[in-house]
Amino acid sequence: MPIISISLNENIIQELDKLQKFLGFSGRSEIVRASVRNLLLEEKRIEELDGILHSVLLVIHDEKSDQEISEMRHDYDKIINTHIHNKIDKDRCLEIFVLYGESNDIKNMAKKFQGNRKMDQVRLIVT
Ligand code: NI
Repeated sequence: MPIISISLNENIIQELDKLQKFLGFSGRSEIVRASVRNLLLEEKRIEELDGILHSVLLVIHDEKSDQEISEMRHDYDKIINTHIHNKIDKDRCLEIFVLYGESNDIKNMAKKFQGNRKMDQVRLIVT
């Protein structure tokens, strides 16, 4: 198996080690592999969506990105039925977008948020 090096911040390493113990993985490589597999499955699941859909996009981000989020959001106004923006702690916000529309538009919106490094968490829930 090829070996690659990755850089992670202290926080993520601590969380990863905790999760590794909790789930009983034998080492960091094993848990990173499992995480990548999950991400690939998730990506595949989103890729296969088709037709007109109801869905919810959850985004957690640094408060400093509020302006950027609001600019990104306007590209998808036609599929956003409801938007809730909530401050969840000292410097983070939770956004909930209730979406209805073409699966391609929903996928594009999810990808755009997932691909932005300033997002802490992005999750697409499809009904
Ligand atoms: Ni905010």
